[in-house]
Amino acid sequence: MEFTINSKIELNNGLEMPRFGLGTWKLKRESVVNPVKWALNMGYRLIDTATFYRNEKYIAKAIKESGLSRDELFITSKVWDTDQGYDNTLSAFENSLRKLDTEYLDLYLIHWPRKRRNETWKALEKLYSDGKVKAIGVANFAIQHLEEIIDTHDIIPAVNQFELHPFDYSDEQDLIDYCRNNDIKVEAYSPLTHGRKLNHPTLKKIGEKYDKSAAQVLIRWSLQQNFICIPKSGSESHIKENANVFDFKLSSEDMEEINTIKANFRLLDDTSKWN
Ligand code: 1BO
Repeated sequence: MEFTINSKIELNNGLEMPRFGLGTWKLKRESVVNPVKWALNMGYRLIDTATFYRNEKYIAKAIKESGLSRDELFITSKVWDTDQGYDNTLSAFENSLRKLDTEYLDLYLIHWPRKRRNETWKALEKLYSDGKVKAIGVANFAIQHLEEIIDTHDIIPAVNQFELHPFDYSDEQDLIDYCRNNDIKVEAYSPLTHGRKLNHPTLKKIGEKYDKSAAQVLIRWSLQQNFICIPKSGSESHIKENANVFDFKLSSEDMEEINTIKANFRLLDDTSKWN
């Protein structure tokens, strides 16, 4: 499949979501403004944030200064752990709307599968049926958490966003299959491993074949896996480099070689053991 920076994926409710966007975790406060403006200027349209990232208000500022209209953008935010529960989630959502200076979100996610996730999901269903958010989903959910939502609620999450790169791909295979079988789109965060694996010899060797960096190989691998991919960067040159992945295609042999990197590496918690 040929991708462009404008390529979209259809979610399980028919909504079209960009396949590629800017992650903003760790870009706190003012430090997010220029990166979002650079990204929007380069054609990024998906901006991923969360209450926990403490940058929603500054993302609103960047969007305003970009001159783009709201309907050209796809904005995701997430409800944080301490805001979970039905009423708390409804008010956390309103706070996110206010900070982001918008009347709706495109996608709202439960950030982690904490104890109150079922009440929280009910609140997301309410926000969705009230038309305040165009799609709802989850982040960092393992199979047992997704099964619970599917078995006990009306709406199936449209997206599960979790840490995903070749270095945890083999460990996440069952979760990826479960999501695919239930029409839950997989969204990959930290696709560049926070830079920790950019010297891996397989990535460097494959990158040389296409005259691309290891980071570009990782993003292209993620897109060709049909994941929604949201590399984070605060650097203008890296934001540009990360978007320069639409003029080459990894061969099936190269995809397979990357698929079979086994590393048991992850940056964040493995929730598969969480109740
Ligand atoms: C703790 C934040 C993980 C990425 O959303």
